[in-house]
Amino acid sequence: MSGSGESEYGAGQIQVLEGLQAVQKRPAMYIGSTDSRGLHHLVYEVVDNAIDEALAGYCDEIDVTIRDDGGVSVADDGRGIPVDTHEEYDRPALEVIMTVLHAGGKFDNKSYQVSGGLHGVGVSVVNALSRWLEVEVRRDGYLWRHRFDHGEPEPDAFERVRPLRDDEDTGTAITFWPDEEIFETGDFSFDTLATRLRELAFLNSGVEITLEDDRDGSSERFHYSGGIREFVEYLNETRTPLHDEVIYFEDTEPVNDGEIAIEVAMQATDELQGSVHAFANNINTREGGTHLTGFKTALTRLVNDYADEHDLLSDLDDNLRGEDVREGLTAVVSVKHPDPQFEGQTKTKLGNSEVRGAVTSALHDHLGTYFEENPDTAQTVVRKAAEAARARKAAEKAEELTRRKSALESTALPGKLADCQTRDPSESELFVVEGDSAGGSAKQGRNPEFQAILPLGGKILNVEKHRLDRVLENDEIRNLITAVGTGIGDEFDLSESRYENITLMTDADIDGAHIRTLLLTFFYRHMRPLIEAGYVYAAQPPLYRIRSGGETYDAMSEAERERIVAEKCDGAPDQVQRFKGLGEMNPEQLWETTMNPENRVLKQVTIEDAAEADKMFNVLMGDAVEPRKQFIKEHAPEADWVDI
Ligand code: 0RA
Repeated sequence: MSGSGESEYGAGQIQVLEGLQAVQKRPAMYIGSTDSRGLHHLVYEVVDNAIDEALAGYCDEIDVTIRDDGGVSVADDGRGIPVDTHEEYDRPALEVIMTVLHAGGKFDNKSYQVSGGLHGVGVSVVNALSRWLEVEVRRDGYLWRHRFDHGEPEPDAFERVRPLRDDEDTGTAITFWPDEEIFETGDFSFDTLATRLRELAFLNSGVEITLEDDRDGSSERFHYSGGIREFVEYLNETRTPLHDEVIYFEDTEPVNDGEIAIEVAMQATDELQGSVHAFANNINTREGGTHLTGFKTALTRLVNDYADEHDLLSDLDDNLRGEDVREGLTAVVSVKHPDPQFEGQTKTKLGNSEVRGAVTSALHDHLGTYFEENPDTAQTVVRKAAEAARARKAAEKAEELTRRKSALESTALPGKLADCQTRDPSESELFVVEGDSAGGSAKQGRNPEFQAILPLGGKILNVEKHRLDRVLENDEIRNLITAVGTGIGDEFDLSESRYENITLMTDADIDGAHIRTLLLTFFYRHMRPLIEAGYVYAAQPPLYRIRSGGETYDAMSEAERERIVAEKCDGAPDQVQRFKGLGEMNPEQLWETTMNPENRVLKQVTIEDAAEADKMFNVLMGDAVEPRKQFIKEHAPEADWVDI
């Protein structure tokens, strides 16, 4: 209806402009931030609207394209945004929806509206934050188009382009170019979008979502008819499931204004870490909420009831705890609620109290039946939980023993420790050295006046497979606790520290990195104040020793070696020695390069470093498939892993 635009603003239009200006003035209020996250939010917002169409039963395909001109387009085969004239505003509904905050939802009584949830600010916000936006709608027999400049409709731009062909489906295609004056970056990440779109495809089974990247021609298609069942299979791709079939059920429970849809999928694995993912209206509720507590409570009850009825816990005097039942369990809980209440710091905690009971009763109805009908699977789940409970009890005992032992033996230092002579902690240094042979060299090379050496036996602890409580049973770790003298956990006392410099000396290879990760994780979880006090360091042994014309140079990296060879040796050094590990250095070399306070380079470990190590530990133990694959790929054993 070209020509229907009026150049004068009515009262409605002024209201519209004020709304959009508010968004432009305070974008973070609407989309969280203006960094990369916020930028990607724009895409999610439009996609969420298309998903709403899918949930209402009108859309089964969504195509997202990252264009090579900075724009993104999202096309769906839903009903199309309404184009008839909106009474109140006397403007096309399409224009109202694109320019009035929260207008979208008022047009329709959808049973579940995802838009309107967490992201749910409405497509008008995307429009307000776009330098330019174009919409094409296929609806009511025609192709319609409209364009917007910084959120404002272009005068006379609303157009009925042409009749639809017989084979043409209804739908909406929105293409937008984010305002580069608002966003810190305009760089869309294929992987970031792919992760969220994959998740949406799992959560809304049947919807086919494609992602294309015109910048390099790559593309991916997400379509999972198995829904969250396939989500669990995907999460378990890098793990070993203990039973073949993913346990799955769905149900609805009535609430005031409609019904809550509940879906649960789960599968036990042989891992130590469990991973339960909870979603509410397609939003990853990282802070949990009533759906998650309902699930956990009911699951623990059901597994215990089943175990009792079938007499499967005869050797355990207690019930299984929730943590036992969830050990190694991969689960996805997805609820859709007509009026979800999001709470918490990041608004990712579901607050609706009636959901707890709804999920609990759905679990009782369906999982109970499932267990009766699939006794093999039920027994597998119980056995895994019982094993977890036994391990937990053993670990508790070991911890108690460690505590009592270290209290008793507070004066008896470990035999492996070569202590220093001074008793002044502020002057004392403890070198925790990987490998007995390097430990031997360090003992010979040190200054015994103020330097103590604690070798860690050559046996490599497998960081991926060890719980921290198992780590506590490890003799080497116990020696470390006794040598440091502070105790651990609740009984930790910084003033008891026998050294104010504790330096981790590990090889510059994958095993060394593993040991360092483990030690840092251990310090982070059990002796954190030691790191906070700045007592913990990582030695930085050189990788190369270069000799040229009677001079000796040490290089910490490949790049430094190249620079030294070029600058100091005219490109022709007499000798370049590569230190593969600490054990390859003789005592003098170890002293000179790594231990002598005059020459050495120590990196003080910060809480962030330790938290990073802890995270790494979690990545290795945890469930996120992509990061784990990525990590394993990046840090394959042959790789030179020298960073801290
Ligand atoms: C308002 C009302 C209706 C659908 C939509 C908006 C809608 C918005 C977007 C955004 C992207 N794709 C979309 N598809 C639809 C309901 C229309 C009706 O009742 O026919």
